[in-house]
Amino acid sequence: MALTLHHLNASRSMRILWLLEETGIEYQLVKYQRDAKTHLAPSSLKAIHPLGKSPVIELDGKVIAESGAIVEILISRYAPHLAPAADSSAYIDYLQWIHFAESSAMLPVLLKLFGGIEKSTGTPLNFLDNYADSEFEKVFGFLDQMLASREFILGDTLSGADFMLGFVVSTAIDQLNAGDRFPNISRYAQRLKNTASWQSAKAIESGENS
Ligand SMILES: N[C@@H](CCC(=O)N[C@@H](CS)C(=O)NCC(=O)O)C(=O)O
Repeated sequence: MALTLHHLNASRSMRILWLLEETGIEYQLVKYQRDAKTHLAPSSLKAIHPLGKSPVIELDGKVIAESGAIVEILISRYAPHLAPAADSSAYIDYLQWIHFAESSAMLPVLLKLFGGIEKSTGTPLNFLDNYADSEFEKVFGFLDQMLASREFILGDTLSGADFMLGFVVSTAIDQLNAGDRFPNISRYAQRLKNTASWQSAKAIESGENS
């Protein structure tokens, strides 16, 4: 097994560095420093993964982003003692907390941190607006490219990942009017909406079926 962690200082990559130290899994470390002014990652991280964010690992030649996914993969393969049995009730709690850590818990922390940066720079809302715009372009541009040659996010069959992506892509297309800029995402969102199950879910939500 060959494992490399691309680690940015003061970042979520600490989740992975800590896990690697706890488990004794062998790894190579490549360190990156945030820009002192912008606090962003150096562009060299983009050579590893198009989002240019950390953590990213290379595991036997495959590049893997998203700290929650990395934690799940490393534990299930190399440190199974750190996860409850897959058929247990504790495993359900385990998955919920892994997703909670990066979604529900991170969002308010980030919003407060960004608010603090605005106050300290004395430019209310500019930082947040600019950052939101550039992150939106970066993240959805990446997704749009990924979807250029695929019907669904994993290829030609529907998977659980599409059920997670459906809400965020349809919100971006319908409420943020991003369809012109991201045509592949737009077609993908429409493809998901065309499934019989999406249509019936929508009908249930609007009370047509009750
Ligand atoms: N959801 C991703 C978030 C990755 C992420 O946003 N990492 C931040 C550090 S905490 C980063 O690399 N920021 C630098 C930048 O965007 O330039 C994960 O959980 O790994």
